[in-house]
Amino acid sequence: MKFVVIGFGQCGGRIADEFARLGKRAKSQRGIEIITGAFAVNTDTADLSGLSCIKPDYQHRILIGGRKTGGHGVGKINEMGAEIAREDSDKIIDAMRTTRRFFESDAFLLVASSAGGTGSGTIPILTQLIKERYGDKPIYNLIVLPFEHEEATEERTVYNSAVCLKSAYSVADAIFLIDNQRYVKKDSSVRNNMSHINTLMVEPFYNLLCAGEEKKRKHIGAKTLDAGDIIQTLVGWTAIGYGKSPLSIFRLPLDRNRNFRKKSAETNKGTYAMNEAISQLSLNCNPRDAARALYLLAAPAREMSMELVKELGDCLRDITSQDTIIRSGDYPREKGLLDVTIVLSELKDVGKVREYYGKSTELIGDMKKRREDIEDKLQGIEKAAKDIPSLL
Ligand SMILES: Nc1nc2c(ncn2[C@@H]2O[C@H](COP(=O)(O)OP(=O)(O)OP(=O)(O)O)[C@@H](O)[C@H]2O)c(=O)[nH]1
Ligand SMILES: [Mg+2]
Repeated sequence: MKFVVIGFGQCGGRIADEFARLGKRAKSQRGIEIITGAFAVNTDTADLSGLSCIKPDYQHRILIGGRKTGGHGVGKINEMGAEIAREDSDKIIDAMRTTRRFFESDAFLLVASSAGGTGSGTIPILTQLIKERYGDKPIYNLIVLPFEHEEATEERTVYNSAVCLKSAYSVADAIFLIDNQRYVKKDSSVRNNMSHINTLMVEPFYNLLCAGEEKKRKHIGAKTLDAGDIIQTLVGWTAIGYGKSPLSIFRLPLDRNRNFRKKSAETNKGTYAMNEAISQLSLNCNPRDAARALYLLAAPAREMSMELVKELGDCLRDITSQDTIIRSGDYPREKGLLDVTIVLSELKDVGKVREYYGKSTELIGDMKKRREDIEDKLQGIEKAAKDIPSLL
């Protein structure tokens, strides 16, 4: 499957940059194309300069709202981000359309954080505009949710997230929710290492996008997971996970006749990777809420059997609901590694999103009250100055 990736704001731009890197890797390691174009859009010149894989010309690193912000961002005011996006949308769409491979893409992936101003304000606007123009291709969003410490200290973080998620959900075909907090884990030093987090966030897309693009027979699975399967799976709120198990740690004593041991070891490797993929999901969610799901098993051809693929299907069936539609595929590619990619989609409930909506509704009341207090006080000062002459 081939994506055009457009990142908005600092976080979106950096993740789009990571997708550009993934595209280069697919080309050099596997000789296939998965990213037909990668763009970064920002109101901040410095953020655009800091990228490394996206082409450095103005048509790939697109500065918007330069006149309004002086190239310094919108300082978390998402309404301003949205306004600038409306004014400068042609610049973005023209740049995208003129790239060589644009028409070969299967889908758009728009990326941003929900908490900032530029990314969270622009992503719903551009999703809507691109949908109006290219309605025949699916438009997906990848939205990064803030760290807990940001939610606790800055109320705009929660408010922007709620507004961004509500707006994006009404226009995007599916939204990958990726929660920054899930990547901090026990190792809090990761918090300071955004580029490491970004690599982890993008990694699950590698095999997922590559599997259906393989041309060589030896890399085509018994059951290929192609763009059609992915498009049919992606609807609404979506989480993605990836787990791997190095084959060497499961090496058995060399006794080829004892097949039952070989088989159980093979299943162990599969379930190990599957469990990891589930525990590493990009979002804390209940798999039973997913109306659609997919899993992709990638391993060296000799390590894979249809039985193993089926076993993993049973595993996923156990944790999802009886009516979840599950699609699957095998991908004979990896060396020395067995890995599993999982997508849970059309999630009927997402606690985190509900929480943002609830907290923001309260905040809106508080913010209105505070605004009124300020207005009252200002009026008081003005009244006191009523009889003072002015020099203007
Ligand atoms: N995973 C990840 N999160 C990031 C990155 N950069 C920023 N964030 C998160 O994104 C949120 C802030 O949004 P930004 O993308 O910096 O904001 P912006 O869209 O550039 O908007 P303004 O700076 O307000 O104009 C916070 O929750 C950060 O933790 C990144 O490179 N990776
Ligand atoms: Mg910024």
